[in-house]
Amino acid sequence: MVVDLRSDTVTQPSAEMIRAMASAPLGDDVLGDDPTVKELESLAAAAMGKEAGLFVPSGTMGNQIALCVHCRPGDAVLFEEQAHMVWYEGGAPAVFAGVLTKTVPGTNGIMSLADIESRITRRNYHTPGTVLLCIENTHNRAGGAIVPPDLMEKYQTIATENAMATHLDGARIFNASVALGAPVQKLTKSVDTVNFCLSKALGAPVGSVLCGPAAFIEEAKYVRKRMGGGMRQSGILAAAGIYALEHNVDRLAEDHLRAKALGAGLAEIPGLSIQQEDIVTNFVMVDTVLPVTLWVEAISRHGVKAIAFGPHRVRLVLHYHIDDQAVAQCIDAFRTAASEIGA
Ligand code: TLP
Repeated sequence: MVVDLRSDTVTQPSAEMIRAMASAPLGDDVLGDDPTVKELESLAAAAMGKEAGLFVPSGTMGNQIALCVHCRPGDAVLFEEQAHMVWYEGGAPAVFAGVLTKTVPGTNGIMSLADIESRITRRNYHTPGTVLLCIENTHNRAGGAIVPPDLMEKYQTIATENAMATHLDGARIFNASVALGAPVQKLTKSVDTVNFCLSKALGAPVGSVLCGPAAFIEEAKYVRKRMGGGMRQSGILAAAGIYALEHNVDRLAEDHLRAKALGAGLAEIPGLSIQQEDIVTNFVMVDTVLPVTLWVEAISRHGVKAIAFGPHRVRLVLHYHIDDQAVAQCIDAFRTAASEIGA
């Protein structure tokens, strides 16, 4: 059996999800008449506690539309330095919104209030103004770390005091909510806009929803069309999203438990080091003494796929295709790899 831990984006739609997709009523969403897309957008907005939602093809597009609507070209935006929007969106903030990216150092994805404050600028004859603060929760490069709700509130206070808006890259916000045992709105209430992904641990094949105030989403719809993200009978995809929201949220807790079990098992293997206390959602970050490429190649020979996240770091992501047996196979693959590569 192949155990694919490269990402939670690899999940295949379940038979029940496919049935929901096949029976969804459809229309032309660009003309505004796909009932299933509308249903998903209202469901998502209600879940996030926002006025409106917009179904978009990807997390990247949702984030980038948000930048375009919040900012004007030349404005400055604050991001935590390891943010996905900075690292993995193809330089899009510079290309589409045309904004200046200002990064804030972070520890486990957490920015200090002082570091944020020290980077805030008001626009004047020389200096671009910081108009937006972006937050990522859970934080990808920080190993699925959670930004706690009380800190999210403090971020919002600083932003408001400085006439800045806040955007949450909440690709995996449901992982944070389930891990905290708190309603997702506890995390989303302190941001103006949030983008969350259906196509990651929630198990839908495609799509994200950008949520925020109604006027913001109206403008976002225009930008989505401009970017080529207006889809037609997209209710077939939205139906998978509705199914995911209704059935796949609570089960994320299983992924979190298995991530801890995987981390504990791997911690026993020579040549690997794991901060087990940092495993709080569905990611396990493994640091390797030997170059990570040796490990990734060796485990792949034993049917385990993973992505290197640095020269000595591999990321393992749990999702609903990873059961206890897959966790055991992964630990065995690493153990065998250790002896093969002389770790
Ligand atoms: N992340 C992917 C890769 O791009 C790294 C992954 O496998 O984790 N925000 C966050 C926090 C993300 O992790 C991702 C995807 C996105 C946005 C972008 O979503 P998509 O891939 O739908 O554009």
